[in-house]
Amino acid sequence: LRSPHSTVAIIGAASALGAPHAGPASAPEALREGAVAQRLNAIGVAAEWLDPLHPLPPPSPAPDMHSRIEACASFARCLADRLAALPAGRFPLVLGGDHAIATGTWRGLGRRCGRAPGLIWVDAHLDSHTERSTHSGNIHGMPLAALLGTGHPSLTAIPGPALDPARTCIIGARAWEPEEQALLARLGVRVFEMAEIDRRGLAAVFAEAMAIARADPEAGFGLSLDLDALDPQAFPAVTCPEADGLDPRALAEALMRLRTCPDLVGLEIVEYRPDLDPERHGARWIAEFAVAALGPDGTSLQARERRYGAANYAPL
Ligand code: 4U7
Ligand code: MN
Ligand code: MN
Ligand code: MN
Repeated sequence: LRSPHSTVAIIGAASALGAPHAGPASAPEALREGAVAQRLNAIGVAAEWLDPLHPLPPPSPAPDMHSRIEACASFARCLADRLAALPAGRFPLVLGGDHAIATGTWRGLGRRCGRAPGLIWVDAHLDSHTERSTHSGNIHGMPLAALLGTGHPSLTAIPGPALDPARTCIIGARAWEPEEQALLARLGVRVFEMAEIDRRGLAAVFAEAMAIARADPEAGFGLSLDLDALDPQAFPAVTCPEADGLDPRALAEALMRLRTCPDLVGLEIVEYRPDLDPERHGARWIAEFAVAALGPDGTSLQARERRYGAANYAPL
């Protein structure tokens, strides 16, 4: 759990084993050079990088899906063990990597806390395929199903409690295949589609999502941010961009609600591709999201302090 005195432990998970492109594997390195820890420190939050986790290099040509599942699962087990063993007084900020790493993050944090956390999954996609329903064969399309206990045994058996579907929800969805939507509907996972966010506003939807994730007062909750939830005009450097997404400023505003939650057990940010972002605008947004979520109550965001030209996010 988080206290104002915890140190943010930044854990780089440098794996792209679940994605169709190697780009996300270099995100931890790019973010370490960038301003994430410095921005947190500057705002009065102690933060330090732990040694990033690297998977074994994938053989080429690309291995078949079952070998990729095994490779993702063994990487996720290492990540889960690392998180389960994190000393008290440390708050985990996990920086991917592709979204398949989540299969390790949330099982490991469930072990650390003694029960499954509630989870807010911010994503353009549902990530709820199994090895049978996938159309693409990419493992980063499967982690939420696996965390909920459905999918390939190697992914569902990563040690730790399975998520409770009644305390799990998705924000920002706008691209999916029927099989994964059917699974989530059967399990009763609440999906806040982009259309609903456009109608009600992100602030209202985020408040409802927090209530779902915190429904068990004995359990903590976490947030997994797939950056493709954002509008690609504002944040193009992701593996699977989808048009018409979240405004990054609105997301930063919403994330500020996490600051006052002592039951927040972890934050994960995935799918950044620095190879598409030579000027590192994305890295500055990622630092901004970390500050929004983890900064001391009352401190403000760069995005608020600055003036913007119309629809141009480049200043960050
Ligand atoms: B991400 C997809 F088919 N559903 O399974 C798939 F559209 O973690 C996309 O959200 C998955 O970035 C996207 O490959 C995975 C596809
Ligand atoms: Mn996605
Ligand atoms: Mn199908
Ligand atoms: Mn995802």
